[in-house]
Formats: sequence, structure tokens, C-alpha cells
Amino acid sequence: MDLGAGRRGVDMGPSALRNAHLATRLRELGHTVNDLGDIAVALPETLDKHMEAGLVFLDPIINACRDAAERVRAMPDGTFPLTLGGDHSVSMGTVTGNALRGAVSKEGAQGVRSGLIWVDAHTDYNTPQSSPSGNIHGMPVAHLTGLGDPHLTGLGGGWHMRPEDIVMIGIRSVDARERALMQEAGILAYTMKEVDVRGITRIVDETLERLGGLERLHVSFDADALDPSICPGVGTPVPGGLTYREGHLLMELLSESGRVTSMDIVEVNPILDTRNQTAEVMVGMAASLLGQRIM
Ligand code: HAR
Ligand code: MN
Ligand code: MN
Repeated sequence: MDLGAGRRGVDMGPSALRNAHLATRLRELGHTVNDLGDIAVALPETLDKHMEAGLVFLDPIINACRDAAERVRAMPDGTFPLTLGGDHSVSMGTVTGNALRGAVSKEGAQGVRSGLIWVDAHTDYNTPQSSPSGNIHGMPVAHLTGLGDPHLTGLGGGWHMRPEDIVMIGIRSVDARERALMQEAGILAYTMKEVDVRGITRIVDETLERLGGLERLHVSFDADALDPSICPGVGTPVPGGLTYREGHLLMELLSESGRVTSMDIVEVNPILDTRNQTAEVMVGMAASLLGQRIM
């Protein structure tokens, strides 16, 4: 879907990623790949674009996130859910669905405590009140921690991410009120300055240590974390992003840890891209996380 983004086109991201041979690349790595197809989402042209409690397209996004959570939750043990976006609001569904996998008790849904590695230029920690745009793709992490609209915070039936179980990497664009909310919540964010000064290797070491006791780790990879010179096909490009090698090294080190259990690739916008380059780069990132070796 692209309903959570400020402009059209990321709804075509999954087609672009399939076209960039995602499944073939993963099969070459020895994986069995089962494409479950798309989740049906209304086209913005068929909807009336209005704000509801500070949120654009709230109802269809709730439905899409619910469907995404349900699909992911239903995936059998031992499988690795890889979700293709679409705008980043889908991660409210996928992160929730992954936490609820195989974790249903007599009392109902009971999410497993899970770690979240958010790779993005943005912190996506706005609430309906703090958001400058009303675009829901700027708000998924806040809602995952229980802040914001009750429909979106309620997707996990009471399950929420703990702020201390979230690590963000690649950050270089944060709104003023969003920054205050991040600091209040105590979420660890590695900005591009930290990437420059300390390097990806140390950042990955610290991230894995901070998320040490958690048996499920989800990587949510927004294509705009990478520099726009490598990934031009994104709706909200911010200069000064991760290099091609920094992106791969991040995925390679996470892969080596053997601890990542699910992933999203989001915000690929083929309309704004050059010859599907952004999708091809992001397929490479998924391959590195899922075990691609040079030698
Ligand atoms: N912070 C801005 C907002 O909330 C823009 C963030 C949305 N862009 C993204 N998210 N691609 O990662 O409107
Ligand atoms: Mn994002
Ligand atoms: Mn982003």
C-alpha cells in the first residue's frame, strides 16, 4: 500500500522487488521460497482523502495492518517471514504478527518479547498529535510502543514493543516533537554521525548485546536509510545516508549472528526510481541478511 505515505507509488514496491528476482536470489542461497502474494488494499483514488483524528487514511491502513499481522502470525514454525512494502506503516502489522507467532495462550494473544532493529533515515516515532504531515508511515514505531491512536496501538491485542528492545540505525531526519517523544521513551538511535564516527561493526556489536536475551529479532529496513545516490526510488530521500557497503556490512554481520528471525523491506518507489535500481539494491540487502557469502 502507499496510503501511509505522502505520495503515490510505493504500492508498486513489491512488484519491483519480485521483478528484481528476489525469490531466485534467495533460492540460490538454498532457501525454499513461498510467495504468499499481496494483501488487498484500496487504491487512494477510490477513497476520499480526509484526516481522522490527525491521521490520513486511518481505516484502510488499520485493515491492511491487521491482515499483515494475521498472515505473518499464521506462518509455520521455522519459516522466516519477509514482508515487502509498501509504505512503512505496514510494519505495525508485521512486527506485531511476528511477536504473536506461536504465542497464543488460553487468555488469547500473548506476544513474545521481541527485538526490533529499525534501519531508516527517519525514526518514525510521531504520534497523530506530533506529526507535521498526518502521514501514518511517519508513526509506526510510536504505535508499536503503545503511543497514539488506540486502533493502531491495539493491533497486538495488548501486546506492545518495549522501548528498550528497539534499536534504530541510519537516522538523520527527526521532527522536533518526535525527538522529544523518542527521548522520553528512551529509544536508542544510532544517527549517521555515530555510523561515521564509530562504524557499523561496533554498532552491530552493541545492538546485539543490548538485545541480548531476546530470541526473536526483526529487521525493518526502509530503503531511504541508504544514500539516495544508491536508492533514488524513495518518497522522502535524505542526503548523507548509509553507503552500499555499510548497508551490506550491516546485513552481513546480522546474518553472521544467526539471530534475526524476520524482516521487512519497505518504501521502494518504482515511479521515482531509475531502472529499478532501488529494488535491485534492496534485494541484495535481503540476500546478505539471508546468508549470501562472497567466498
Ligand atoms: N517525519 C516525517 C513525518 O512524520 C517524515 C517521515 C516519513 N518518511 C518515511 N519514514 N519514509 O521513514 O511526516
Ligand atoms: Mn520508515
Ligand atoms: Mn524513512
